Amino acid sequence: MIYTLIMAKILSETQLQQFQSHGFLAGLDVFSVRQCEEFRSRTEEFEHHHPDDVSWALDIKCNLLFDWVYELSTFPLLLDIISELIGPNLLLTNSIFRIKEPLSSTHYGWHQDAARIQVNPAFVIVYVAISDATTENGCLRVIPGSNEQIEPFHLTSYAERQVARVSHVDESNAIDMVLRQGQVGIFDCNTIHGSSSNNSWKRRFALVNDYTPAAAQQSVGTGSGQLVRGSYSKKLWGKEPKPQGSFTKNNIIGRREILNSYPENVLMGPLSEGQRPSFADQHQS
Ligand SMILES: O=C(O)CCC(=O)C(=O)O
Repeated sequence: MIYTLIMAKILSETQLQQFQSHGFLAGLDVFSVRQCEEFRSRTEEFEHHHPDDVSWALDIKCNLLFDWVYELSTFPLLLDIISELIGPNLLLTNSIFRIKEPLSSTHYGWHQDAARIQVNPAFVIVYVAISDATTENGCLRVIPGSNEQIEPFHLTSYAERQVARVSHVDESNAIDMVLRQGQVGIFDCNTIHGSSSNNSWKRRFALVNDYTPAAAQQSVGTGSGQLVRGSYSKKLWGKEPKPQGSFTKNNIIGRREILNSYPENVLMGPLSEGQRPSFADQHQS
């Protein structure tokens, strides 16, 4: 006898269509307040004990350093939702903290994450609201429907790397992705997004993750990712390990090896001829 497993869908047809046509979905309830508070305490404990490492360790591919980041990022309900958007074979290709201190001027200019290295089919970016994200504290802003094409951009320096910023944006229909603590906002990697400074007295606290279909291909170089659902496709992506423990020497070395072996990814951008991979890592000799 053949059994057919009928999985209950989480996203409605309307939500799926909205994602297709507008390039984003907001206000999805995924995490509990308790999960967020625990995550935040672990981060603050790390910040307290490792003040000199915060700038690089909470940056690109921190999912290779901390088992608790990996755990939150692979929460089954979240992966179920992402599978409905981009299919069953999922790579976690990046996790990064996006914390804006109270009254800080930290802001992100309008950009498309896959401007310099295109990824096909597109990956999705998930903003996890560890704290509420409000207009006052500089929530993410998106331009609906902007995921159709890559817009002309220029490069600027940010966190010891070059990032692309869209040269001209019509902000008149920008949407504020206001989220309650524990909600997530998901957007296509080509959706133009950015955010303003934090004008509140509280920290704006987020984890931002990239999930890539395992069958996707980069237009330049070879990326790498952790397989979090399904199976890898051929040899399109380098295999990243699951972190064991929190900020262990092995995890630090493992992340460094991955960034050295697969330096060309959407966050670091393409290497120019003769350029050696470089990334912030205090433990590099
Ligand atoms: O955290 C934000 O407000 C924006 C982050 C962002 O745009 C990014 O990480 O690419």
